[in-house]
Amino acid sequence: MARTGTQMLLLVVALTATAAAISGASASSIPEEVPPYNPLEHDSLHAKHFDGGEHNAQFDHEAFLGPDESKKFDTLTPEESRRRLGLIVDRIDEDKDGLVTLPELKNWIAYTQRRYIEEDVGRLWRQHNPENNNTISWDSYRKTVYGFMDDLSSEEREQEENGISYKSLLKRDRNRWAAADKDLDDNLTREEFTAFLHPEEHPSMKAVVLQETFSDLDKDNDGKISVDEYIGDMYRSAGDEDVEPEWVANERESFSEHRDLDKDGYLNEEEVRQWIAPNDFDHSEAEAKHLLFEADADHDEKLTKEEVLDKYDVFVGSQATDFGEALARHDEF
Ligand SMILES: *[C@@H]1O[C@H](CO)[C@@H](O)[C@H](O)[C@H]1NC(C)=O
Ligand SMILES: *[C@@H]1O[C@H](CO)[C@@H](O)[C@H](O)[C@H]1NC(C)=O
Ligand SMILES: [Ca+2]
Repeated sequence: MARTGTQMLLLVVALTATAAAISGASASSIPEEVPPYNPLEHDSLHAKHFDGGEHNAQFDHEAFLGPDESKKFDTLTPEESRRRLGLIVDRIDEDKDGLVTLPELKNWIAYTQRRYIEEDVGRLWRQHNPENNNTISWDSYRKTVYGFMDDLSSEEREQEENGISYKSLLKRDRNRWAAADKDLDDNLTREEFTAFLHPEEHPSMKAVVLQETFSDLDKDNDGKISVDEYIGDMYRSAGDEDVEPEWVANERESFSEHRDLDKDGYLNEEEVRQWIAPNDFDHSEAEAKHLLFEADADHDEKLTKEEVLDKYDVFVGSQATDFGEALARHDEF
């Protein structure tokens, strides 16, 4: 399956959001045994979304419900999950004509996204700023999130897993902090902190997001993205397979035909920018179109409640899905 612009953007969004969430989580777990941040987990996000080239339904669930709600749905029975989805469909249907249109779906997705960002920022603001000052200073943020590094040797700080080390994470946060700090006092207001945590929503953060994505991809730090770095980001051969899956071959072709615009065999920053964030890209609209396409059984470009409920697994999760995943994972234990 070819990776679309939508999926790539979702990936970037998920990555940045998760990095922030992890930074947040680490504040309370300054550790000896438990590292506050496992660099491997960071990278496994890539793998998760594109595992074996399959589209991961969790990304759609999170876009439709928001990450918090989506986790709740994962614990419900299929019946309860469908019942609640029915109630949500009534809310999405703004003009109450019994049909969900593309604009209605798009508004809903944009709303869940805003709601999630507000909750997430609120949670991390309280955590990093318990005295509720007007701003958070870099020094205080660094201490709570990366203070544990003071006790590490420089080898430990620089030790890489999949090209990511604590040192590089600190550097990434520092750069992003500076980009979010509009008035250049090195302290972030709540608004600036929002841009720091969710840069995907802020035009002024585009350059720093591009830079982070580029250096994630550029494993050998030579300033350009080879086709293997491009593929390696989505797919790691298990080692014992001689034949690449077809979708990997398709991605190679798409690299040279659509991504490598100047045909020099590598992606430069501009080519990566074109790929991850085309100028006119609207995340909510792209996701709404995708969901509509998946559920619109009679192809009239509107969804009845029945059409949505028939495809409830596309929109929301349930215990049944989780159970299936648990079974699939069983091998590893
Ligand atoms: C809040 O203000 C106090 C007093 O100035 C300061 O010690 C503390 O570090 C500040 N907290 C943050 C998160 O910047
Ligand atoms: C930034 O925050 C620190 C710590 O709270 C404070 O001492 C300093 O005065 C602040 N700087 C500005 C320019 O507000
Ligand atoms: Ca500031």
